[in-house]
Amino acid sequence: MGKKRKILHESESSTHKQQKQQKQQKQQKQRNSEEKIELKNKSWIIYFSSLPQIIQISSTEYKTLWNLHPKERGQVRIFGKLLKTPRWQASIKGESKEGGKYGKNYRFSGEDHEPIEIKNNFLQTLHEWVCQHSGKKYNQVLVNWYNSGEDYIGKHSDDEFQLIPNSSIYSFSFLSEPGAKRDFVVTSKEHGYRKVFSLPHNSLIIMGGEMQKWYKHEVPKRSKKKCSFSRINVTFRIFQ
Ligand SMILES: O=C(O)CCC(=O)C(=O)O
Repeated sequence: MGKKRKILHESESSTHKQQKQQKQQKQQKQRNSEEKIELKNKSWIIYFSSLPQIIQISSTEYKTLWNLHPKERGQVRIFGKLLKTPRWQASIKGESKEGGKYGKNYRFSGEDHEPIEIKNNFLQTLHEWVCQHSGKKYNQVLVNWYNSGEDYIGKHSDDEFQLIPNSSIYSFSFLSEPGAKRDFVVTSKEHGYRKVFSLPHNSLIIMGGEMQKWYKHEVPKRSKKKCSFSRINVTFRIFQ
């Protein structure tokens, strides 16, 4: 090998090494923001305190997604009474390259929630990422819009008959105020476990295993003074 070619070859391989190192550092950084919490009864949570760059929402994307909330609050039937949900909520119909179609009907609290067709690039990117990350086709997308701390979701588990048993639920949090946090509380149905996850902007909770059978989750009501910011939650599920 000529001297010049050898030097070129060496500098190419050191660039390659540097790139590999940078990639590993990036992956390590990502892993550091990801924590698996093993729970009793074959249940677990994976908590991402920050998201990979590709699925972090920009302020423009946040505003666009925020403006897509339905005009009216939804309704749920509780003990035979129809009550307004303390947030806006919609099942979304769409399609992404990697994950295919999503938009299954969602039936909960005695009401059918027909999906609405929304073409939103950010939701499509999020759907692609979830399908790639899980290696599964997620076919149900639900968005919850919380105007402030006064909007909330009560203690419940997602044990809907439509859900493929033990399939993981991906639940993303996006906030209008990047430094803020909103609580997500997990409680066991049987053994007194309670954990509060403080969810920042651009974070993710994956609920897996038998979690929906043994645990409940909620985003409790907070005063508007303490939580004046808005929040968008996007959840992905696999339905039969
Ligand atoms: O807003 C959240 O983080 C939770 C949403 C949720 O529990 C649900 O949609 O079932």
